[in-house]
Amino acid sequence: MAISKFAFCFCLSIAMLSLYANATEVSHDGRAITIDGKRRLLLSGSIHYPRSTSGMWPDLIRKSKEGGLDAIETYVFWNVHEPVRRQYDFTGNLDLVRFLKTVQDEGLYAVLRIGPYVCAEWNYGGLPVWLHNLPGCEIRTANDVYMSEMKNFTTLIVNMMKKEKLFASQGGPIIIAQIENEYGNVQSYYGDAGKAYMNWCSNFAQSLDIGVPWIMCQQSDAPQPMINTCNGWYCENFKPNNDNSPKMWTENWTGWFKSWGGKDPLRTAEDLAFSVARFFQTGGTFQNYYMYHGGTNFGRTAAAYITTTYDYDAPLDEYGNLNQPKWGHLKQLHEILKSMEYTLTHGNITTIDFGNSVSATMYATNDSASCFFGNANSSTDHTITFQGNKYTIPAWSVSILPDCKTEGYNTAKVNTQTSFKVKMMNKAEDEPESLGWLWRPENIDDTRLQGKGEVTANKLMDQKEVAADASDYLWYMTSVYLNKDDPIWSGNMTLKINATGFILHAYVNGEYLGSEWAKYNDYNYVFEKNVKLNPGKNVISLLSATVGFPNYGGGFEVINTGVPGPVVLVGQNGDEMVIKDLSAHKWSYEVGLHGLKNQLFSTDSRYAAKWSAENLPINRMMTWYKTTFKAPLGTDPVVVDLQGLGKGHAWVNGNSLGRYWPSYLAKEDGCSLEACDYRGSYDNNKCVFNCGKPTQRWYHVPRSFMQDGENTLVLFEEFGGNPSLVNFQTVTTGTVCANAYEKHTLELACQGRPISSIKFASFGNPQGRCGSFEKGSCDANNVLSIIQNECVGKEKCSIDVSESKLGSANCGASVKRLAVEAVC
Ligand SMILES: *[C@@H]1O[C@H](CO)[C@@H](O)[C@H](O)[C@H]1NC(C)=O
Ligand SMILES: *[C@@H]1O[C@H](CO)[C@@H](O)[C@H](O)[C@H]1NC(C)=O
Ligand SMILES: *[C@@H]1O[C@H](CO)[C@@H](O)[C@H](O)[C@H]1NC(C)=O
Ligand SMILES: *[C@@H]1O[C@H](CO)[C@@H](O)[C@H](O)[C@H]1NC(C)=O
Ligand SMILES: *[C@@H]1O[C@H](CO)[C@@H](O)[C@H](O)[C@H]1NC(C)=O
Ligand SMILES: *[C@@H]1O[C@H](CO)[C@@H](O)[C@H](O)[C@H]1NC(C)=O
Ligand SMILES: CC(=O)N[C@H]1CO[C@H](CO)[C@@H](O)[C@@H]1O
Repeated sequence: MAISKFAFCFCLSIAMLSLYANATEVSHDGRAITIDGKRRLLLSGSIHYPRSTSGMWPDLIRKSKEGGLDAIETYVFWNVHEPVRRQYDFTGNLDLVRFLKTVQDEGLYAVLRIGPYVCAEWNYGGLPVWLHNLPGCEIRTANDVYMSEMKNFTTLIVNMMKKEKLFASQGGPIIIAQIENEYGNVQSYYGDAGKAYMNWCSNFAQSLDIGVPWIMCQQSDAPQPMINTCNGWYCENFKPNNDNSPKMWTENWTGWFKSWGGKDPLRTAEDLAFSVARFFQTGGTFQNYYMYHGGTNFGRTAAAYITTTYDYDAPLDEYGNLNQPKWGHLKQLHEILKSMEYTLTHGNITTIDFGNSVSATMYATNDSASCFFGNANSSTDHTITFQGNKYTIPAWSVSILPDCKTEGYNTAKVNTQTSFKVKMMNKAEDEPESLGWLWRPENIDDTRLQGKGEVTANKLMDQKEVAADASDYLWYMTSVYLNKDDPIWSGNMTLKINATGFILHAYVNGEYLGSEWAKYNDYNYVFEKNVKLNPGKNVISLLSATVGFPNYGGGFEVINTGVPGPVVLVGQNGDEMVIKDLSAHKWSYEVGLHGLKNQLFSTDSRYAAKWSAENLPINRMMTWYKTTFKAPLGTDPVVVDLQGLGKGHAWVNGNSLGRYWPSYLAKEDGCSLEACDYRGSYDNNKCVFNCGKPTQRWYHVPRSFMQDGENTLVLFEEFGGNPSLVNFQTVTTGTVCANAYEKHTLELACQGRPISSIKFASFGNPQGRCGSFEKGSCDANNVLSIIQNECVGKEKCSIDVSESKLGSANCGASVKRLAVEAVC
C-alpha cells in the first residue's frame, strides 16, 4: 500500500514540476539539500512575520541577505490566523503570502515550518485555544477531532501556497517544509498514541504533494522520507537517522528569550560562530539561526510569562538594527563557508584527533582541499602541526583554512565593530517637555463588584473553557451568606484560593483585598488574605488575568488556568478551625473588561470624548490613561519608555504594543556580564545582565503605527502606576568599538550618522573591553591622530591594519591588533 502511494505522489510531483517554467527541483542526498541537482551549503535564519510589521519586512530580509543568508525560515501561527473556528485573518503583519513574496523578491529561499504546533514562546504554542473546547478533542495525539482540525488548517495553508505558486516546485521560494515541531521531545508523554500520531503526520504531509522535502525536527524516529533535524545550542554531534538524510540544524539558538522577572541574555558572537563552525566542521550542510530577527510579541501573542520584547539577542535586534559584532562576525563566517561550498558538500572527510579536544578536519576533492582546526577545549589555547606548518588555535574556537594552508577566519577573533545603542529624545517641534494625560476608571463598581456576570455555573471553571482566550481577563464572582450563628463566624476569617498560571485580583464587598500571581515556569500559587465579612450577603469578585498560555511540554495544553480552586473561607470557632468551601457555589462569569469591549484604545471609540483631565490619579488600579504625542523626528526606531507604570496593555493609534510590566524587576543576583567568558558551553544562565532593573522598560512603537501630526497613546493600567515619566525615544548607535588583527581591515560605521570623535585608539596589545580600553605593553605612536584624520566627520571609515599604515608597535613577533572606540 505504502509503496503504491509513494509512486503515485512521485508521478504527481513530476506532473506538477513540468507545469512551471521556473520550477526549481529541490531534493537531497545523504550529504546535502540539492537544488536543481547541485548540492548546496545553506545558511538560513528565522524571522517570524507577526513579530514585526509588513513595512519592516523588506529591510529585515535585505539585511539578512547582506549578512550572508540564503533562506528565511518562519513558522505559521495558527491561532492568529484562525482566532475563531473557520474565521481567518491574513491581513497586515499576518499576510504570510506577502511575507514569502518579499523573501522571494529579495532573492532568498524560504523554509516553511507549518507545524501547526510551533512552540516559539508563542501563546499556547500557536494552537487556537478553541481547540481545547471542541468536544472530544485531545491535542497533538492520535485523536480524530484534533487530526481533522490540524489537517483542515495545514491543507488550507498548503493550498494557499500552491495557489500563489510559492513552492520551489512551482517556481516559488519555499525549498523545505516542516510538519509538527520538536514532537520527539514530548512523544513519550502521549505513549503509543504519540507514535501513531507522528506516523500519521508523516503520511499526511506526504499526501499534500508539495514537491519539496519535508523535515521533522527533534524527531529521531521520523520515518523516511521525512528528514529528521537537530535543534539546540550546539549540533555538532547530531546524526540523522538515515544515510540518505543530510545533517541539518533547524534551530541554532542565537541567544535566548526573556520572561517577566528574567534577565537579559547575551550569547557572544565568538561562541555562536564557534557553534556554527563546529557544525560545518563535522559534516553539517544546512544551518538555521533561531532567531535571526526575534522582534516583538505584539498584542496578546506572548506565551506564559514571556516578555513583549522577543529580541533574543539575535543578529538583528528587536527594531531591525544590526546587532554588532554578532551580525558582522557571522557575515564573515558565512562568506568563508560559502567559498568552500563545493569541497564541503563533495570532499572526502578526514579528521585527525590531537587530543585535549583539539581536532583537524580536512574536506578533500581531487583538486582542492579545505580545513577546519577545532579547539573545543574551554580553557587552553593549543598549537598543532599540520602538513609541516604550526598553527595556534585559541581555546573554544575554530580556525577555517579554505586552502588548508592559510587561516581565513577564526571564530574567536572578532574583526567586526561592537555597537552600543543609546536612546535619544528627538522631540518634534512644539512637543512639550512632558505628556499631558486624560484618564477614565475601568467600570467595575456597579457590575463586577456586585457579582453580575453573563454566564453562571455551580462550579469553578477553567479560564480556557469560559473565555476561550477572547480576552486576558475573566471575572469569577460568587456570593456567600453568613449569619452570626454560622460556625465559621468569628469576625476574623481568611480567604484562601488555589489559582494557577496567571494574576489574581480579589475584591470582597466592593473593596480591593489583594493580588497574587504565578511566576514563569512556576504556575501554581495560593492567594491567602484575612478578610472581614458582614452578616448577610457578601460578594466575592476575583479577576483572573492571563499573561499568555504555556507553550511547551507534554500536556502543556491541558494545564489548568485561572482559578481551578478550591476557594475556601477559613475561620475559627473557639479552638476549632472551620472551613467553608465555596468551590461548588453558584459562580457567575464575565469575560473581558468594559473598556476593552468598548475599545477605549481605539481612536473612534464611542467613549472617545468621555475622558477627564481632572484629578489625574496615580497608583490607581484598573485605570485607563490617554495622551497625544508627535512622532520623534528622523527615521530611527521609536520606543516608549513606560518607566513608572505597573502592569497593563498599551496601544498607539489603536495598534497594540503588547503587554507591559515595568514594575516587574529582574532578579537581583546572577548577573555576570563583567566576567562573561565566551569560552565553555553556553546556556541561558551564562553572561546575563540587567539584574534588579525592570524586566522590560522600553516598548517598540513601529514607525508605521504612527502618522504625521497627532498620535494617541492609550494605556490600561491594571496594577496602578504613574504615567508622568512616560516619554518617546529613538534608538540609535551611540558608541562603536572595533578590533582588528594585523592583515585585516578595521571598519567603523555609525549607522547613517557621522563619527563625531575618537575616544581611544591603540595598535599593539590593547587591554580591556569596549568602554574601558587601555593601552597594553606595546603600542604604536601616532595611532589616535591617524584614526581621527581618517574617520571623524565620516559615516564610515576603514583602516588597513598594518605597520606600514599605523607605524611600528614594537611588540616583537606576537600578533598585533588595533582597537578603537568612537563616539557617533
Ligand atoms: C475545513 O472545514 C470546513 C468545514 O468546517 C470545510 O468546509 C472545508 O472544506 C475544510 N477545508 C479543508 C481544506 O479541508
Ligand atoms: C584542555 O587542555 C588541557 C591542557 O592541555 C588539558 O589538561 C585538558 O584535559 C583539556 N580538556 C579537555 C576537555 O580536553
Ligand atoms: C576524483 O577523481 C576520480 C578519478 O578521476 C573520479 O572518479 C571522482 O569522481 C573524482 N571525485 C571528485 C569529487 O571530483
Ligand atoms: C576519497 O575517498 C575514496 C574512498 O576512500 C578514495 O577512493 C578517493 O581517492 C578519495 N579522494 C580524495 C580526493 O581523497
Ligand atoms: C485573625 O486571625 C489571624 C490568623 O488566623 C491572626 O494572625 C490575626 O491576628 C487575627 N486578627 C484579629 C484581629 O483577630
Ligand atoms: C492548594 O494549594 C496548596 C499549596 O500549594 C496545596 O497544598 C493543596 O494541595 C492545593 N489544593 C488543591 C486541591 O489542589
Ligand atoms: C530541543 C532542545 O534541544 N531543547 C534544549 C534547549 O535548551 C535547554 C536549555 O539548555 C535544554 O534543557 C533543552 O533540552
